[in-house]
Amino acid sequence: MKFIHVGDTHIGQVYKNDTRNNDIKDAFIQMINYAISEKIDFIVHSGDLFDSGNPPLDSLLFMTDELNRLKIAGIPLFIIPGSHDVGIGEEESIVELFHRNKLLINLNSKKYIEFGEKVTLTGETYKNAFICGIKGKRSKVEDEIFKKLTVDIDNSAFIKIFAFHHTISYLGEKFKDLETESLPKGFDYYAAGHWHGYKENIKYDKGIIQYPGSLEYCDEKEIVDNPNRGFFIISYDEKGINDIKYKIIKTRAKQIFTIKADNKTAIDVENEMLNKLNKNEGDILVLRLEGRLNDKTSDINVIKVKKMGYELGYSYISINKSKLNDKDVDVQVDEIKTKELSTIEHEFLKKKGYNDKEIRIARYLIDSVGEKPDSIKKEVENIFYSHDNIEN
Ligand SMILES: [Mn+2]
Repeated sequence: MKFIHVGDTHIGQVYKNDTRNNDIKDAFIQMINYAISEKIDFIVHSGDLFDSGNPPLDSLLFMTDELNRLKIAGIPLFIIPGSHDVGIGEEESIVELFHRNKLLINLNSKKYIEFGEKVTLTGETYKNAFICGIKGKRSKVEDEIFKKLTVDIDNSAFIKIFAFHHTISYLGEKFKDLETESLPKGFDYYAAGHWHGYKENIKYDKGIIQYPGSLEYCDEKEIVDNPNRGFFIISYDEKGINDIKYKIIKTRAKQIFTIKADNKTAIDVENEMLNKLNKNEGDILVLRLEGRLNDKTSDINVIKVKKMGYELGYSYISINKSKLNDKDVDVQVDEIKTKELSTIEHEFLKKKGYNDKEIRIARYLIDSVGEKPDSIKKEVENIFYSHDNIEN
């Protein structure tokens, strides 16, 4: 018997660009095709099926069609909702809609989780595998779930699977939203999602924790750091797990360049970027600019480079200036300058224990006085759904 573990598929509008949003759908199709042609027994999805809790109609129709293909093939998909699957201010997630239409099994649907003094979790046993899980975090309160958790494990199952949607402390203290030790014990396979990087074989209790990463790139960092994207295929029998493979899906060709800008003019750097461009069939292009420019960084005509690039055929262009400095920036002078109000706000909120995303929302709200409610809502949503990234 074998199952697929996939996560962070983010069907929806990750990009402003339809070509790349269709790539994200294509990655999902590749995974479903594999499940059907290889006669996989079931799929475990570790959250963020969609990119937002209110996906556009074309995403809902796409998902309906793909899940129907699975259903006809007799392959169930077990899922826990991810942080992106829940809309702002909503209790239920978009995943529940598909559960009620019997196109997938939401492992956090009411029948599987009971809140009281303790949080009691049940799951399903399918093909001698026991599967349960806890959905992604919407607020700090939900961390408490793990502290109160009791799981009704089916000990007759050959293997026990626990799905969750958090970045564990094992991956680094800075971006964690769950202590590794908070995970319940007694499982063979911990199907992890939320963190978009790839990590396999993290030993925990008597089992292993695995992050397949996002199925397709959601931003530039993911393109550069983890060029391989895919999902796990886990084989098991009555003795337990006997084999794990990582199936790499087909993604677009990538061209990644770093351009050193030290002592160069904006025109020099612009020309160097233009020289890197070539005619292509929809490649992804990443240009990383580094060093201290002899001009202002804003003097570089990024729009011109992008316009030419798109004309040459690139499907997505990212020009990263985060490691590029203006010639006028003098670190020492900068340090003794009085702190800006925004810095003080940031430091204050940080001290209060808010995370970076919450601080961005709070700071945006402070600055948005007088703006139209609609545009405020849109921007808060954008920040809320932006992707969390941590270093590998
Ligand atoms: Mn995600």
